[in-house]
Amino acid sequence: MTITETATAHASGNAATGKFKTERVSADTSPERAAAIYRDVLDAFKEIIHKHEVTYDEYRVLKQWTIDVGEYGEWPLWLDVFVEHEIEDVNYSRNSLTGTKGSIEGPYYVAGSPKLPATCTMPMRDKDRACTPLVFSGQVTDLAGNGLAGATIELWHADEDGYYSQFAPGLPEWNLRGTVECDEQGRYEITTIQPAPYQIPHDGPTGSFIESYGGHPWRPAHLHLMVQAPGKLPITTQLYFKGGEWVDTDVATAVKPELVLDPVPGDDGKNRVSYSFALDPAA
Ligand code: MBD
Ligand code: FE
Repeated sequence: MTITETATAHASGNAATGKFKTERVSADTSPERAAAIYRDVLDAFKEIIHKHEVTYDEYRVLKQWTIDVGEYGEWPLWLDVFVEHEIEDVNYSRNSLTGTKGSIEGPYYVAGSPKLPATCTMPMRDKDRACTPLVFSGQVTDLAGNGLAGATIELWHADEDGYYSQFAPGLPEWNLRGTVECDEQGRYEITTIQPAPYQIPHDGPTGSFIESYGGHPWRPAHLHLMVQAPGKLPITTQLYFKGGEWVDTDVATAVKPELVLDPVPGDDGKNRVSYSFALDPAA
């Protein structure tokens, strides 16, 4: 790998922050609910500070670290790695939901990826084509297993070096990103490449945070997906690979047993796996 191909924490962090800022987010939280949440955040701080009798020097180190996370643009990274799994759990672990499980979105989703037909190959470079192909097929269904017309699957994942297009320099804009339009029965057959384990940017303040609690910066190899169909609750999820490194110790705590694939290597050098998505009705 040459120097110019290296994506630093600073560069990918700022890319994630820049992309997020274009979204102009809002929430219809009532002032009373917001006040209750803010008070509990302050109480949680108070409890930790008293429990550990946090010193002034430690307090100043915390100030410097929060400044660094902002300057490195790593708040989307830090929050999605250490906080988002709890948000996902609270919002999608209701007993009333029995469809395919969701998982965290992470910092690297981009809306509006190129549309692809139900049988398709993901946008990729010759360099990606040299990796092990993964043929991923299945069906988007309702809870009774009936295929759904009008289903789409947005798929995005890293290349074999762990880089996501639009968040690292030198990659084609939509590399390994696409919106698959499933057929009338919700079926799809997507050819992509077998992703590699992913090391989150660790040369910045998120990296020093991980080091200081004795953790590692790895996520298992994963595919990101957003699956939708008319009248159904859309899901954001991830799929992992059986026996893969870091599946049991994901830094982002986002692996669920139902989301682990076990592809079969074919005589033609392609890995094949079938996985279907059952969608709950829209609320
Ligand atoms: C990733 O690719 C990712 O999926 C998450 C959750 C955090 C950082 C990088
Ligand atoms: Fe990811």
